[in-house]
Amino acid sequence: MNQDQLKQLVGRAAVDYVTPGQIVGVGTGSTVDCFIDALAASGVKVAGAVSSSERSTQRLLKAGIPVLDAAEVTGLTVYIDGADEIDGHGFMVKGGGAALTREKIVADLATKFVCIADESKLVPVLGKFPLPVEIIPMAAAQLTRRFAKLGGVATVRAGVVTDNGGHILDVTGLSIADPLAFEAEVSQWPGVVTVGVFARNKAQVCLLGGTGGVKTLT
Ligand code: ABF
Repeated sequence: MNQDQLKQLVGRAAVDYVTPGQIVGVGTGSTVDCFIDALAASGVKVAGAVSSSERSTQRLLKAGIPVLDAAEVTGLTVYIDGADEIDGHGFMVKGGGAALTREKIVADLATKFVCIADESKLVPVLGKFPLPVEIIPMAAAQLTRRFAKLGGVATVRAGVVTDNGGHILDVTGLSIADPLAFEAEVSQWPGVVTVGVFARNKAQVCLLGGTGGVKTLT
């Protein structure tokens, strides 16, 4: 199976975590697109979805799934989202799709975070994928210097303004041995809106698509 087929496999598997009649939290990316399509085709009727990006909102509406604002719910039972990297503890690097801020907001509402990914995303240590960080544009230079002190090389992602009007730094050269401590530290740097390490709120379940089918890591 190729990567697209694996994404479809885990997108379908994620539908089993959706309770009919409830509101589901929906992430962003091509794997989540597969989940949205599978949910629409499954016949499982949800009351609606809270979306983490304009991209997912458009796809949900096209599939006939009502989209609610985060402010309209007091909690969600499940949040389904992809990742750029995930390690054996459920810690993730996310933000390749530039939606990390709203992803963290919607994930915060959910009781259970279900990560869907193909096996290429499973890594022993986070950091090989360039770490996305949403920033306030004026802070780009000083944040670049801060990352340099950690051995990281930060580059402003060309031509990208997030749904929130922010810019994205992509940071290469990092090896994130302690994701919890790293996320706590970088999140407090002035100018950082969201760092793309999801550790404090990690995935409780990971559906990993591979040649042997879907592996469920908890
Ligand atoms: C999203 O999933 C992003 O945080 C992450 O970058 C993306 C992975 O994209 P894809 O499923 O297209 O590989 O939640």
